[in-house]
Amino acid sequence: MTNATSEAMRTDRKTSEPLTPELLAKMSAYWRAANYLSVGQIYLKDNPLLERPLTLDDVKPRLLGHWGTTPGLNFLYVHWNRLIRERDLDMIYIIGPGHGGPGLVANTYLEGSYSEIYPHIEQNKDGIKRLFRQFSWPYGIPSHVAPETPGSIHEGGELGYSLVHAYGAAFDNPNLIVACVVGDGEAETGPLATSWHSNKFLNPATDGAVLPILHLNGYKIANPTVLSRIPHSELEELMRGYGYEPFTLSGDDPALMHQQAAAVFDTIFDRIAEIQKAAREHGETDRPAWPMLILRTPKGWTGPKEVDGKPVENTWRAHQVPFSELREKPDHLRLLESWMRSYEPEELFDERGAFREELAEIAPKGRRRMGMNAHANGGLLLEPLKVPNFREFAVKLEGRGRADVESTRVLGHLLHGVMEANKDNKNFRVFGPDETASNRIGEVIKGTGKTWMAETLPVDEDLSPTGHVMEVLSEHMCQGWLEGYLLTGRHGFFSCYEAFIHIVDSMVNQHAKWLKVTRAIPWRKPIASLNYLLSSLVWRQDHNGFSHQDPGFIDHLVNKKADVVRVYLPPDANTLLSVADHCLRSKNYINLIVAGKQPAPQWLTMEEAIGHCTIGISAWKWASNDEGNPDVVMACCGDVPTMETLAAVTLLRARIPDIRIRVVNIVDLMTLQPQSEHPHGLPDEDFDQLFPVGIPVIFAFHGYPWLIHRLTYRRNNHHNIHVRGYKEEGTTTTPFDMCVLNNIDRFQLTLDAITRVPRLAAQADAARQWYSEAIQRHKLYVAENGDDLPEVRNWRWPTEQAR
Ligand SMILES: Cc1ncc(C[n+]2csc(CCOP(=O)(O)OP(=O)(O)O)c2C)c(N)n1
Ligand SMILES: [Mg+2]
Repeated sequence: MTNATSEAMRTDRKTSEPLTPELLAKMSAYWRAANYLSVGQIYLKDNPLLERPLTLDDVKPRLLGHWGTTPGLNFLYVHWNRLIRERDLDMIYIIGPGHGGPGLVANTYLEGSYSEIYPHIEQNKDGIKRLFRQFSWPYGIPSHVAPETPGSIHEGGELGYSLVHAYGAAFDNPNLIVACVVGDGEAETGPLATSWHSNKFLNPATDGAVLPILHLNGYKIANPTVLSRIPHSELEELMRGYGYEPFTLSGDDPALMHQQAAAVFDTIFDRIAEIQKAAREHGETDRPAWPMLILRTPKGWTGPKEVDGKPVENTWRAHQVPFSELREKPDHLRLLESWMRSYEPEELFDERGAFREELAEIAPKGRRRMGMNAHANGGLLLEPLKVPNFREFAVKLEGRGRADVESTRVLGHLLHGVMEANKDNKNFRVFGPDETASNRIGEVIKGTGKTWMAETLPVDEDLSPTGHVMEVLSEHMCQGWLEGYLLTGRHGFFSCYEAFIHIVDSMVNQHAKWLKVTRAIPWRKPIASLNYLLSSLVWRQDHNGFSHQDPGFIDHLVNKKADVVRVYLPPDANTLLSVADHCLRSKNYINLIVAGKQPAPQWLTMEEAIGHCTIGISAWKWASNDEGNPDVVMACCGDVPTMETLAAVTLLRARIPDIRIRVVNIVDLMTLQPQSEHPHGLPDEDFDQLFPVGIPVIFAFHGYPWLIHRLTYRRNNHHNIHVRGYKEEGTTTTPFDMCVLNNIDRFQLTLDAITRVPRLAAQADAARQWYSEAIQRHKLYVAENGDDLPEVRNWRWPTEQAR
């Protein structure tokens, strides 16, 4: 016996046997029923209750699913059911190893939730047959704990996010208990490894409880897990180091394990109750050591011990389908039959095929069933966010481009207003990886504070156990907490440096998939949108350098389904306010707002901003002089590209007084796509009005330029659209030099316009000469002075051109 396993034999348990013989027998049968239904889903399409000997015709042609984790999940579910009933708990489950989908489908079926939601899956033989057949079947149900699964807010397909989702669900839900199974393989992922620290942000007085259960079944797909092969004492120390009180339940004898599990769970739930009571009734403010459970059971527990002479139970071979080749190997069919009969189905289901009443009655009732808990269908609980009138935060426009305003600071005023307005409802949180103040929305912290349950020092500012601004330097945690918070029916906002939001690319993929699927599930009610503010943008990360310069999250998001994503690039503070108001009120979207934090010129009055944002794209009349017949359209999207475009307009007018320019600004990037591709897409006729066929378009874009080509590919004037954007040139330099390095600067845009307008062909050479002199002057000045040319730095939109 290895060191690890010998120590593992030690189990924390109360000496008493909490389960009466009768309850023990029923729980044991209930678990067998869940296991039976799980195996049936993986293997069978007919003969659901084995009323006749199993034949190959009863077996699915393709065997898809995961057995290994499932018996452990089923074991936990039946124990949680007891606790819910005995203690009247409001509890939801989060399953990290979401590939154990058959287990959650089985349990929600046994408790009745499944048939209530999907009436065709009846509580009889036909229902069980359909239940089996639909699993992992084309157009049936997915193999994982998917949006289709009652009670789930977490698919667990991409491993790593269970614990952070659990905490997100528990914040501001003081009466909720979130039981969270963490796979021991999952525990090796980066996001999961840091998620344990969420307990430094959970307030026992005002938040709910999270019960992490480390499912130490020893294996992943093809390997042992790290945490199962270190000495048990080391694992417990690790959990203690994370601030938990670890309990261990270890073994493989079902009869013993049920009693021991009941005992250890009684201790754990007493402990949770004590912690909450101390905080809520006795004013205890110290951070508690919340209990967590290490559950050490065999992978594929109760499944085949050996197949073809090789061990399966308690090995990685149990991970998926423990054996297949039923057609090729007749003894495999017999093995399957005897495995399924070992659960004694005739004792579990009556002659109609209904789950026996005396067993079904040990499940919780109504909304207490985990499959029916409203927290796991957050839209049911969603209260509209109170958003103060954003017009009250408007920047007064005293001349176009006159005031230098930090747009995100203005947004911070609005967010502060939102925080205040929803203070009593406690349903709005703002998340950020240590960048809330840096992104200049820090006013939102005032009055609420930043959530913090760890130690504090006199030097600290604004830390509070009840704060609703959450800062931790893990984008994964910010994203996961927010997702958990939204999925349970609340509202939130995530601000992040533009370059580093990529860290959660994969998480946002998963959330987008969840939203896409739930839109087609009638019983899933819409939840609040996931709102991002990206600031500290590529063009103004001149001081931090190349590592901080990456606008590619836009590209990433645009790949997602059009009915889920929205991308906004407001050019100034008033447009930012209007966009933010819209996003905060919306449902079921992922809204991306890209807005700078540096002092920048302001272009639109509040009323103009609302009009512009409502359409999402429009010609700026005050900056245009095309009289309906432009030589060139200067298009811009993003705050710095807008400024460079307007500066180019002034340079063009100075060189070519009779040039007819139309300035078009894009706030809503999706307007560029055809309507057939995106609901925000501008109708072709309107697009052709703005960008007349045959007229060159010089397009300055905040992000990677090829995205604009991709979005406008089907537009009539596409071959005349010439895009400048970020092309991965960067370093530590001046703001304007960032534009020059990427050829999006005003000099380049001016030259582009002259060289693209046919009637100006004669002036092209002179313009090229002028351009290279300007760039040379810029380069020399920057190298010598370490700052941009005064004519660039101090550039202003001229008042005489303002209309
Ligand atoms: C991020 C991620 N990487 C890889 C996989 C592929 N995968 C699916 S299950 C699994 C093993 C999971 O092991 P564990 O968490 O221990 O779960 P269990 O043993 O309970 O099945 C892996 C690697 C995945 N789903 N997600
Ligand atoms: Mg495992």
